[in-house]
Order: sequence, then structure tokens, then C-alpha cells
Amino acid sequence: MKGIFTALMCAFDEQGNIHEKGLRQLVRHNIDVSKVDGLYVNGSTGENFLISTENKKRIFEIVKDEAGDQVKLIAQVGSLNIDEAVELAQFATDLGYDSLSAVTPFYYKFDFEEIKDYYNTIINSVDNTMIIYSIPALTGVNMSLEQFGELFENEKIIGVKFTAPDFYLLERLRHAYPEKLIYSGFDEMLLSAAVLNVDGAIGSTFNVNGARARSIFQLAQEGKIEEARELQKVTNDLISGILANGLYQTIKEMLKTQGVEAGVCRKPMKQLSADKVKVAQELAAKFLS
Ligand code: NAY
Repeated sequence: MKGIFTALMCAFDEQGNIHEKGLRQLVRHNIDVSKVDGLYVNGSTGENFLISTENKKRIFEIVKDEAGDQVKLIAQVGSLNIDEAVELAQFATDLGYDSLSAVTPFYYKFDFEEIKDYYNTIINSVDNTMIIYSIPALTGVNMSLEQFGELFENEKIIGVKFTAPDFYLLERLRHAYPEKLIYSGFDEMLLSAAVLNVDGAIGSTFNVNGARARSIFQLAQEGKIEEARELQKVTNDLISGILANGLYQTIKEMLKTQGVEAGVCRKPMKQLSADKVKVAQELAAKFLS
């Protein structure tokens, strides 16, 4: 379960339906071209919070069917509707997903006891493991070192996807829980996290930049920091361009230049203007050769 995991996009058609052929191509591109170690399915990048339970299940099915056992698969099942989270956890476990993940419950200001109960309820309902998905900038949920430790007391909670720029907390977590899996969540900070000895990374831009991300991670592990820094610089030039143009939409347009029918993003995300499509194509020409 270590290494570079792509936070998989999902291809949708203009009506917002799953574009199955495009989704299968996305899976193949990540496995065959980018050669990543695993896929993180139905996360933020998969537009999970914009789709129905049925669509979430269908995406889990298609991805497992296409990927088989070629790479590790993590199913993000987190939901404010805890019954849905449990249902999805059972569904993905039955399909053979290697691990589950759940975003911290958001919107309402849940206290820590409630967050802990949420994780234990989901994971104790299935024969699988859980990776906490922590992304404070989007959820508003900041957990302390001690609170992570309390969640980790459940042996089925095996790690955390740490999508935050708090490198002090990241270092403390690494030090305190050497046996837990820690994944870096911000692609633009991959090298810094790798230096702190994380076990892997999960990222949206790996859909197009997976090979470079793998190299950064490997170089850092070999102590070749100068070379890794150079690749992180190129990566961050690319990420700056993507973020300025519209994150998920731009990645989809870049994938289209690689022969992947990545479709469009679901509403309320808007589609790119013609000018921005051109910017995405220029980014692809510059960075994906
Ligand atoms: C997810 O669930 O898809 C992720 O959180 C993947 C991590 C990404 N975060 C978001 C919110 O998209 O890859 C990052 C991020 O897109 C990237 O670092 C650019 O900021």
C-alpha cells in the first residue's frame, strides 16, 4: 500500500452521466502510461460529493473491473450520511478494494467524539481497513496529534491521507506512528513530505503527472534531493498553471490531448471557456511530452 496513488478523476458526459469508456481509459492511462502504484477512487478529484450513491457504486465497479489486481485500490466512502458511508464501505469491500478511506465529516461542527464514532462505525461494519482523509482547508476539521492517535487506537484504522501544509504536525505524526501509513495529499509539496518519510502520496495531478511524481518520490527516498528538487520545480510550474486555469477541468482537457476521453466536470462546476481549453492544451504540450 505504499507509493504513488492517483486520486482518480471520473469522466462525465455533458448530461452529467458517467462516461464509462472514458473512465476505463483513465484507469488504463494511470496504470499503463503513468505506472502509478494505486488508485484512490471517489475522492474530491472524482467529484464524489456531486454524485449519487448509485453512481459512486458504479464507479467502484468499473474501476475494479478495469484495474483488476494490477494496482492497489482505495475506496473513498466518506459521507455526511453515515448509512451511505457504511453501505459504500460494504459495497467496495465486497468488490475487493484493498482499503477504504473516509473524509472527516464536515459542514456541521462535529466534535471529536462524533468524528471518532463516525470512523469506528464505518470501519467496524466491514472486514477491511480505513485510511483517514484529512483535508482541513475544505472541511474545516483540524485534528491534533493526540486525536489522530486516538483514532489510530482502532487497529483497522491504518493510516491518514494528510492533505495539509502543516509540516510540523506531519513530522510529529511520522515520529509518533511509524507503523501507520501516511500519504501526502498536496502534490506541490510532495518532495517536502517525502523528505519527512511519508509512505506515499495521493494526488489529483498524478492523472497527468504521475511519472514525474514517481520519480520525485523515488529520488527523495534515495537521498538524491537536488535532482528531486529540480523535478518538483517543473511539477510546480505545471501545477501553478493548472490551478490558475481551473483544477479538475484543466486536468481533463490535458488528458484529452493524450487520447483519454476524460469528459467534463459535473455541475455546479463550470466548463472551461475556449481560451482556457487552449491554455490546458498548451500546458499539455509543454509538460507532457
Ligand atoms: C482527492 O480526494 O481527490 C484529493 O484530495 C487528492 C488531493 C488533491 N486535493 C484536492 C482537493 O484536489 O492532489 C491534491 C490537489 O488537487 C493538488 O495538490 C493541487 O493543489
